[in-house]
Amino acid sequence: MLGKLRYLTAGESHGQALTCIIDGVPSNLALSADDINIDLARRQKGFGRGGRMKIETDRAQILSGVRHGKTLGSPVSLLIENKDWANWETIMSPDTPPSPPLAKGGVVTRPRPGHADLAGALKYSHRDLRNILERSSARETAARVAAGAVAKKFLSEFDIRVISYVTEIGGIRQSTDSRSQNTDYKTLLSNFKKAEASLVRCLDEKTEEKMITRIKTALKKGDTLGGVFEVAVLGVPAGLGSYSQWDRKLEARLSYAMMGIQAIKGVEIGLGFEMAGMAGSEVMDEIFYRTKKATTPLAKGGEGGGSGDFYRKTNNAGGIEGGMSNGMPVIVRAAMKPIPTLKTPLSSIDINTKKKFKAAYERSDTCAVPAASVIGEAVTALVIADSFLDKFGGDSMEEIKRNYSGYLKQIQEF
Ligand code: EPS
Repeated sequence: MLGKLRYLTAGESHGQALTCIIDGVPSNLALSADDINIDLARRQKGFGRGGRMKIETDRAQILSGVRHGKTLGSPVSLLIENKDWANWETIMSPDTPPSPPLAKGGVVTRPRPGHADLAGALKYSHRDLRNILERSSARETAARVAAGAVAKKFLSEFDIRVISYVTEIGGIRQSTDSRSQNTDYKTLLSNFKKAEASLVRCLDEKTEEKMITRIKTALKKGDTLGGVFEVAVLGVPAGLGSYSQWDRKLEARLSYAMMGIQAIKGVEIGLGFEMAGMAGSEVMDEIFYRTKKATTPLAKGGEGGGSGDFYRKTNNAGGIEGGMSNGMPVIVRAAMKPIPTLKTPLSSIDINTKKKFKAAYERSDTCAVPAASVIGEAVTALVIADSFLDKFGGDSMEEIKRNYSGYLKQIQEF
């Protein structure tokens, strides 16, 4: 929350709506609800989602900060209605509880292992676990995706794109991900196009088939699955983030944001954990220099595009060295644990009776890794946009564009 671009979300999963305030969006950025709705729809997709997604069609309303299609420089606030609210109005009412007490979905006393239920109840002193699960639910991510779409729109004005794809579901791995590829701009963009056409956001039909079969088997067994997705940022100039202080390091900020997504348990940058077992000579991305000067715009990422005429042939570092972007695509990978709401009962203790029970099933998803990949794009875009604003500052798009083109010239002439 320390940056120039700050955002907060509010809303319960079965409450009236989700809301979001984004502060620090510069003025004169063209922005419409359609820019946001595209990503809201992408988040709702993916094989393995439960019944809720058939109820919701997420759409954002812009409540403030935009006038006649352009941002004002004032806080942008967004609202996404929960269609399911119609079924939960009494249960989730902000007014005094009904009498007689609630029947359906009444008081929840059985914490699900792996969910926020028990720790949340102890922390906030609630004896109805619904008071915990409503906010800890991943439904909240719709609001973050909306905020991320605003950040993406801002970045697109500087030719920066944030993309993602799924590399693993329930142990089924994509044969190629950035660990085994030279991740240049073109390859990454083509990966993204394939992912957009896939039901599980993976890169080829064979893997897709295997992943879908794996999800179907888990569904039959009443089980759930996690996985891994990769987010890539294309067109990032060298110099976002800083080595000068721990909390300004770009990989630290990206990991923080990524770990803030529900169910994410691991984050890697570039080769990540694989680097630990390799020799230094294999890991470092050697530096080359183009003597024939680049004539195309520099902020295109890929082969040295974001670092003037200096370039790399590999990107093991995931586009970040010393806490700063180095001009190569930024690559962040995140691991999502399986969803904790299972049909297969697991042991737990009722918080009132203190007796053992097998956790009861609540409607949920079997696998939400494809959705998490879109959420990963959003939180990444927010960090990159904030780091970009930190470096190129300014209150209006005009001012920031002037600052940015001055910096690109500086890099080109370096
Ligand atoms: C979730 C449980 C399910 C998911 C939900 C996250 O919701 P419900 O309890 O209404 O069936 O569908 O995800 C969303 C609603 C969403 O928009 O992504 C949970 O417990 O985290």
